[in-house]
Amino acid sequence: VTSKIIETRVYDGQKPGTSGLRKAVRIFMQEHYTENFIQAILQALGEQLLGSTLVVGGDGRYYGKEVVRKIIRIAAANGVKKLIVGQNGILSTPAVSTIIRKYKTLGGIVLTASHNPGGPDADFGIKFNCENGGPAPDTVTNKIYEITKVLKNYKIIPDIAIDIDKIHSTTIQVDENPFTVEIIDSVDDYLEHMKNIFDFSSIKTLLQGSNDRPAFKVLINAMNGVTGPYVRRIFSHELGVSDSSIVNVTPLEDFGGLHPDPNLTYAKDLVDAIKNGPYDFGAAFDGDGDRNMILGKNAFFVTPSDSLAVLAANLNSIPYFKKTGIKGYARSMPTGAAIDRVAAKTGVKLYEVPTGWKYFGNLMDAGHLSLCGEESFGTGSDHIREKDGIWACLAWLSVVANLGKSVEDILLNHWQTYGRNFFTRYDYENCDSEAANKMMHHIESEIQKPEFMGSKLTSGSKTYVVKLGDNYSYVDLIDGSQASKQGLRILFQDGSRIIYRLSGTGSSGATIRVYVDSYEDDPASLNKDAQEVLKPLVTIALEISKLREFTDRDAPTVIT
Ligand code: VG1
Ligand code: CO
Repeated sequence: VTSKIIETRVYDGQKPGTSGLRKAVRIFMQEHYTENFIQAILQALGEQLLGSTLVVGGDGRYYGKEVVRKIIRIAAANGVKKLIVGQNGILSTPAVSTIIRKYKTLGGIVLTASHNPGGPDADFGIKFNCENGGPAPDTVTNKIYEITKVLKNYKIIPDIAIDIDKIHSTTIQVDENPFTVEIIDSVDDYLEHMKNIFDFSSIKTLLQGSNDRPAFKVLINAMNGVTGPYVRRIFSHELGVSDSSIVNVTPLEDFGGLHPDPNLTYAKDLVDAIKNGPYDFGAAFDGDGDRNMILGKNAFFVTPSDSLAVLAANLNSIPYFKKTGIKGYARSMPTGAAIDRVAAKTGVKLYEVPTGWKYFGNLMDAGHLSLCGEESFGTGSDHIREKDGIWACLAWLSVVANLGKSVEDILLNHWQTYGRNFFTRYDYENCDSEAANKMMHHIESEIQKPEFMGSKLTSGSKTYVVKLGDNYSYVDLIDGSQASKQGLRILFQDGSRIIYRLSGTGSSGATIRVYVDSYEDDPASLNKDAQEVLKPLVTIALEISKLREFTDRDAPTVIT
């Protein structure tokens, strides 16, 4: 067969955000829209594209299979030699990262809008991951965007029809060159990787119980997202948990109407089930499987920032890190600084990067990082170059198996040792974009006034002294690339912080995120409710920003 050149028109706004291009499905469905973006990704790869292999898969959301077929046709016409495609178009984000690295491909295309709802009236997304298995850095996404702004045509072979539901390999001749599509099992490579990282038999003993310990009862909720097949294979087939302990494990195109974001608001089902049931542990994952939420008995909530710190302090529970050693830790800037305490106490280097997993990649590739995480329910390590929900759950179970304590006791002991960083994030979703921008400008001008530094901010009986206010910028240690305007920060003298950011993953309007982090080491405070402890700082954050005045919002949509 031979390729065709299709004339197209430029679509504005194909600029990838924090994690790829995310828009409403109906926007992707416009004539040539998706084709343009795929062509731009391929073109951005330059000459390396010829004869290359790429991985393709996604979270199973509506429109995904259609786009897999488009990618097959466009890749064939652009000189790609081979595509490795997940069966039914299904691959979790961590699985894509695993497969890129294992087969040393040039990269992968992930079809996901992560935790955004799916279905004909909801969101779709396309993300490119590079040959290290990680999300494309800004240099690459900017290149893609520049191409979308001038694209005149794309190449396609319209009549290739390959059954992506069946595991098999097909090779066709394209302009005399072989082009292969290999449809693979979605889970095999990822499962093999997890088995090499963790001690499955000790986790199995924990979950099944032994002579000296009753079974540790878990409830795993895949939220009708991509992790369903992975949860089935790993928790049910390999670790032997009963079918009633794994729920929502069939990937659905609309996630069954769920908002597949594992937090206390959108995973309320899991929270209630754990509260009312016999469970010692609960976990949920987002649509594409890179986020996780961890709960203990009675739905004891482990904040992602604490989760990261606890894992850091206990990496010796996991065989992988016994082999690799602990190279360093990292967190995104707004993430609570609990892990900083672990790093300081254990003499391990700690890095801070802007929001988004792509900023961890270079440090990991250079061998500086073992563990990293974000407050947005993302935890992961250098086993791949994405955050990894199931990995985080297995990591937690390894720690529990090793320490022989409940989740709550593990946290209490941790706080006793390191002190506690109270953390909360307020999200104001779907605000008017102009109002949100105005508010950010207002905050920026306030915190950059010379007299702001050293000023005292008071709420109730609490007074905080400002150490610094700025717009966070970052220079990558490895390649010197810069990222600026990554969030407005107010740092206080006692180490407390207030941070304001606009989300870069939404598909419409603006989402304002307000992050508040405060450290306490008074033993009497360790058990307190985070919302109560942080109330004065939250009040200050809302006052400085004039958030109510600018947005007309009385309360956040989501608190985590
Ligand atoms: C959000 C989170 C960020 C995360 C990103 C992608 O970005 O805050 O920490 O890396 O989502 O997560 P933003 O720009 O909306 O704040 V996911 O699960 O899409 O891969
Ligand atoms: Co995700």
